[in-house]
Order: sequence, then C-alpha cells, then structure tokens
Amino acid sequence: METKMNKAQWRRKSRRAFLAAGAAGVLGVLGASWALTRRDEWGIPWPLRSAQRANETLWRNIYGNGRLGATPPAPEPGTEARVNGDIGLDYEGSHASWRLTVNAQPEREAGNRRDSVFTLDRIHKMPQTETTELFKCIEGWSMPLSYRGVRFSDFLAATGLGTRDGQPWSPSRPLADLYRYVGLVTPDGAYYVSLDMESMLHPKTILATAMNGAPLSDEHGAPLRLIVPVKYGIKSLKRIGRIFFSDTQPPDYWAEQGYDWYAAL
Ligand SMILES: Nc1nc2c(c(=O)[nH]1)N[C@H]1C(S)=C(S)[C@@H](COP(=O)(O)O)O[C@H]1N2
Ligand SMILES: [Mo]
Repeated sequence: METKMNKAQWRRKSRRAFLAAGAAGVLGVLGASWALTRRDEWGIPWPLRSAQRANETLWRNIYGNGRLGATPPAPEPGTEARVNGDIGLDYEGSHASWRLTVNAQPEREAGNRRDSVFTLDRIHKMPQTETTELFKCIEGWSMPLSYRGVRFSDFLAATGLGTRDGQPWSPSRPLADLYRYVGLVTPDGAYYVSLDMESMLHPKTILATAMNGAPLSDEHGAPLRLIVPVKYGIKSLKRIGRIFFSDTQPPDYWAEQGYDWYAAL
C-alpha cells in the first residue's frame, strides 16, 4: 500500500532519513576502510563481494515485488521544476516529426533487427499513470515532482518489447524472460543512459509526457522523458529518441565520467 503523508509528517520523515543517512555515512567510511584491508576474493575484498551479493537480493526484494515508498504531497499545479542539464537538447522547433524508436533485439545484426517506431499520439493512447515522487539530483538538491505518462512496465506489456520471446511482459512472468538492461538515447545521441531492468520495472518508473500538471517543456525534455525516482536524476534522460534492450550493460554518459553506474538513492 502506498502511504499518503501530510507536509508535517513528510518533513519529520525527511529529517529522520537525513539523520539516518548521516549515521550510515559514518559507519560506511569506517566499514569501507576495514573492508578494503581484508583478503581478496576474485580481486574484490571479500566483505565487498558479500555486500554485492546481499545487495542483489535486496534490490530484487525492493523492486521485484512492486513495493512503493512513501509519497510526498503533490506540488501545487504549475509549480516550476528546476532545470538541470541540457546535453542532447539543442533541438529547436516542432515536435511533430519526433518519433520514439525501440530496437527489440540489439544483439542481432543491424540489417536483421526489428525496430518499433512510436508517435506521441500512440504513447498518449497507452494506459496513463500520474504520481508524485521526490526527485534527487546528485549535485545535492531535491524536490517533490508530479509527473504523468506511461509506466515503463505498462509500455512493455502493451508492446511486447523487452522480452526475449517477443510476448508481452506481465508481472507473473519470470524476470529472466526480459533482457537485463535498458539503454536510452537522445535523438542526437549526445546523452545516453543505461539501467538495470528491475529499476525500469518499478511502478514509479514512467515514460513521462507531463510534469506538475503541464506538458513537458523543451528544457525538461519534451516530448517524452524518463522519470526513474529510484535513481539519481542523471538517469532520468530527457527527450528520448531511442530505447534498446541488451544483456550486456549499454553505455552510460555519467558512468563514463566516473560516476557510480547504479546511481541508487
Ligand atoms: N538529455 C538530457 N537528459 C538529462 C540531463 C541532460 O543533461 N540531458 N541531465 C540529467 C540530470 S543530471 C538531472 S538532475 C535531470 C534534471 O531534470 P530537470 O531538468 O527536468 O530537473 O535530468 C537528467 N536528464
Ligand atoms: Mo543531476
């Protein structure tokens, strides 16, 4: 069940989370210096190895069963969202010619590949979801954000994309029926991200066409952007031109600059 909170409850919760994060940070530093001096297992000190294994189970539990965190109060309609990052956005003019291309089977030779092409109109006709979530940038700011569009899991279910057998995805199917990674790219190829499939299936992960009650502006990534609130903002690619699936981790702009690829909050 999703918990609705009033503003005072949300502030108290945020303060507690902040203190907990501080404590976790201190323990993390102490723990890391201990862990890094332990014996190696396949080149990785063993405490980190087992943490990695425990993490895998943790993420599957968090994302795999569709659990939702607390929802902050929705911002007033029309609230201006902060703008951050404009790589891949220097497109001017009408969105009439915009199309979303999805490559279903990227590992095949280009000539032998099935591409699906979507107009904005087709995306508007898929089941729509609206939700509010705290949006966090790695630079240290955050804000509650309402956004509307198609859940990525609903997009897969509606199109039959993302599964190895081309049959529509549904939560009753094993995760292994899906490709492990999703890549997203701006129309000009300048900004690109990749994500694990579990995070893409989270019920708050949306291909968004509107934010805070208004259609997306160009600077926020019109006509279609990703919102993935279980990750830092760097993963929420604005102006999606192409989506593809893969079993090997696709390129990621900020991971190439040395940022943590997983980018979990
Ligand atoms: N195409 C594109 N998408 C992008 C970026 C960018 O530079 N180009 N920046 C990212 C970063 S770092 C953040 S925090 C969010 C900010 O989204 P906003 O401008 O809607 O607040 O967009 C993300 N998506
Ligand atoms: Mo960011």
